[in-house]
Amino acid sequence: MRAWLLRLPGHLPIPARRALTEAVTLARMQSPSLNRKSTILFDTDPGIDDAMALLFALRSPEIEVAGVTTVFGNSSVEATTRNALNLLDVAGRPDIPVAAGAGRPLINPPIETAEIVHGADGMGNIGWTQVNNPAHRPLQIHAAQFIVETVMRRPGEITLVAVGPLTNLALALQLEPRIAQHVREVVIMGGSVLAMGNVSPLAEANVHSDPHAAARVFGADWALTMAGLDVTQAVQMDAQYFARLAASGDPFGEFVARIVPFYQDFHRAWYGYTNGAVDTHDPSAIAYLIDPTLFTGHHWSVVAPTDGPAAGATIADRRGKFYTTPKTHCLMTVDAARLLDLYAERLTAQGR
Ligand SMILES: [Ca+2]
Repeated sequence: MRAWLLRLPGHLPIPARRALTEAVTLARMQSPSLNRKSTILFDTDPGIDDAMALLFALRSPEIEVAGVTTVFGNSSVEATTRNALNLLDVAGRPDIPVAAGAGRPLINPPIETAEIVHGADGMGNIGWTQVNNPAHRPLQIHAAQFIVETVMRRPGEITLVAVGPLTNLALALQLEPRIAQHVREVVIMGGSVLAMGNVSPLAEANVHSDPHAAARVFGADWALTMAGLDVTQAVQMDAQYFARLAASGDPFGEFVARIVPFYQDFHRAWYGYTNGAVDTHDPSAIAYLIDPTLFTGHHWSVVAPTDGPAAGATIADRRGKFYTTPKTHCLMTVDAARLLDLYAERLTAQGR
């Protein structure tokens, strides 16, 4: 009996990432205020909630945005890159470099982008058809190369925050596998442990948009935290909340209130939400970096199937007995009231 038990995967030597991820999580949970600032590369497909997340990060002293990398997803990569450039102009931060990345999944055919959720311009139909400041251009290197160069130049310092399909991260791992040892941590918005999927019965949109990329990201030996549907759908901003942002006189709060009506309409039509409520997807990844005590989570091995009815799902080994792949810190509960207070505080801080 004993010998049999010892052969169970749960009794195998602890994989390196388990120790790494758990140490990073423990340090964050025990002393979030002592954490040095997170320097992030923000990998994104803006996207209304991407914009909400980026403005949140730019307004938070706990976070330095060292660069923005773009990917297909909510719109084409051309549109998400344009939107990233325009968002940084809106935020008064054209100094932050932008690198355009993948325009399609690693292996699957190009996906149908999500204009139904985010509008024809990806920004709630506010009419963004071109880069507002023509002098503001993306870097001349691919996002994956930019990720590799930034991480390798600053070992142990960079946190990758990915809130779109995971293609750029997978390409970066392919270009330079050592980034796994040299990033500080990786935080993604994507996946789900117990919550229902939002683009299939099981799958969340970002993971589903490139499941092969997700499989590589979950399989890499790095400190990975997943803010998935379990927490992002547990926090909702509603009409009253957005009215408060709109009335704040803060340009960031006002901008969010301007782009969100299309997103509210989608949530009403698709999920039957009332009161103009929307889920808090991408901002949750930023909230975790600002204050990890908003969340509780568990360290589980996660597998992302790439085909069949479960394609794009994230299967967490909650018994800890079946998979021996590196563990992911899966966020499972969230203090919604505190997160909403934090977001509103940051987005209205410079009101008139
Ligand atoms: Ca996104």
